[in-house]
Amino acid sequence: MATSPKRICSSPVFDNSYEKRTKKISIEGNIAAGKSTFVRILERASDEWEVIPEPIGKWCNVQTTENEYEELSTSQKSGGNLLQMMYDKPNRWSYTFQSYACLSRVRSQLQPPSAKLQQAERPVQFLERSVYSDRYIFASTLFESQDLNETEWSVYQDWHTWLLSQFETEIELDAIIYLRADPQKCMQRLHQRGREEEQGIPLEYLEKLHYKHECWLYHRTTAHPDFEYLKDLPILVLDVNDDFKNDKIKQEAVVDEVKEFLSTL
Ligand code: UDP
Ligand code: DCM
Ligand code: MG
Repeated sequence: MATSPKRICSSPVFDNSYEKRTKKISIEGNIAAGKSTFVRILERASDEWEVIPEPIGKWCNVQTTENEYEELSTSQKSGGNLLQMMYDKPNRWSYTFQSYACLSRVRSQLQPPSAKLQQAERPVQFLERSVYSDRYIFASTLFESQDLNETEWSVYQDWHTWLLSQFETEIELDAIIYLRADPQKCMQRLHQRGREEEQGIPLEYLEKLHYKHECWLYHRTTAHPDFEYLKDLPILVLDVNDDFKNDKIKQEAVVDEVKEFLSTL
């Protein structure tokens, strides 16, 4: 983000010293790779670690009581399952969905930190996905499949770059953890999870998303001209094909690996 303007006035809810000390780590991976499962394990592993989940409840209009970020806005209360609408009719609803997904993500990632985290010596926030996967994985794939047209893609990129320039210091990442899983494994987990809106997703779509993740986070060949800093960002790649949800030993090993990674940042 070399040329982006800095925010002129900072929100009073943010304590600057806290902001500087807190590491922000995005957990990236394909649909149903195991991100939510993984961040729940991390959240339990340290008092200095906090999780900001993906605001999927808002996208599906499902009011959950899991946390305060899931509260519905007035327009959401009036109905509309955007996730369902996008999967049912992608070329009509992809732009609307992607706009709302990114907007709601920025809003949830700007929530003030918990008191617990403010007191931590080495506070870490784990974010379930980022504004970068919104754009470079999902919106980009939908543009390539012509579910976003040229104009929609241009408009999306324009406001995305501008929006991030406004909140640069608050949402910039320190590192990424990539949960790497084969598309077939993600498909199996997607069916196992049984989120109704996703049951018609073809394997081919997961393969396209997998390829994008691989180029960005494994081979590191994706260019991000508007966000230069991404090219040097530390990335920890974790193979999650084997079940970790029900394996305490594996969970302990992976938490140690994350601690080791954090100590290098
Ligand atoms: N899951 C599993 N074993 C694992 C990881 C995940 O059985 O080691 C299951 C999990 O319980 C859920 C599905 O796979 O039913 C998708 O996981 P999650 O929602 O965490 O994936 P996300 O979409 O957040 O990456
Ligand atoms: N999703 C999307 N575009 C985004 C972010 C997420 O289409 N920018 C979709 C993919 C999944 C759902 O939202 O169907 C949530 O992702 P996951 O299951 O990986 O948590
Ligand atoms: Mg999830």
